[in-house]
Amino acid sequence: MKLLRHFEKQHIKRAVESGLLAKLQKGAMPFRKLMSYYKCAMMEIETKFRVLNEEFSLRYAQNPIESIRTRLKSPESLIMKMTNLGLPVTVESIESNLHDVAGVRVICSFIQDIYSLAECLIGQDDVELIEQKDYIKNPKPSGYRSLHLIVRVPIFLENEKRLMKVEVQLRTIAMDFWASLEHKLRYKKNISPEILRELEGELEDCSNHISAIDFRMQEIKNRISELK
Ligand code: 0O2
Repeated sequence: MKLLRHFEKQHIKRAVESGLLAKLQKGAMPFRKLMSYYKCAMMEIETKFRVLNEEFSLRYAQNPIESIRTRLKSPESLIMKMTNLGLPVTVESIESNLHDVAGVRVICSFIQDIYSLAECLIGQDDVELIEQKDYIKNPKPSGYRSLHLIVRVPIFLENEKRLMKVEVQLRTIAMDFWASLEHKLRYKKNISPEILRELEGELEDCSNHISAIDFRMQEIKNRISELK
């Protein structure tokens, strides 16, 4: 992990030295345009989820979404990812090769809401599903759990329509709590391999507990619904 961080720093340093970063950030209008298209696509997806949340709350008297967060990948992260993949750092290459420049994270209370929202989003006729990864049914070895969707949505500009990719991550509050802490560990400096292994083990264990609780909470909720 230490080695990875060293490489990351080196990539960014090299990118800065070679003027790549400056070219992407300031001079290049096409890059700023591309990022603004991604921002629009992100806003489209966020609005779609807010609309679904509103409708669900009317129909089921309950809001399935706790919160929504959006983010655009920074120029530094874009350069690092493209360089790591051995791809040219150009606007065209970023658009055709990356699917997570725009990200929308949807946090729900219950697992069932994750799947209902995903189904509703994918079912909309202007949303094209490109890829789906179910890390809830098949968690990563680290213990990471979330449902990931890569979708393509149209954005309508002054004189054109463009199709843009957005990465959607849906997870429960508990899964999000876990992922935030695990993310902190991933970027921690000066940590010995023994402590790292120990903390990774603890996190994996917590992930299993969290998953069991998510399922129990869902069952309790289902039983309460049946009572009505
Ligand atoms: P950030 O800052 O969140 O954007 P790729 O998407 O091409 O990098 P892959 O394997 O196809 O690679 O994507 P994957 O693993 O399906 O999803 C990548 C994103 O999911 C990550 O983005 C994280 O946000 C999240 N993620 C995946 N695995 C883990 C994990 O083990 N722990 C945590 N905390 N998050 C994870 P980035 O780009 O790494 O970061």
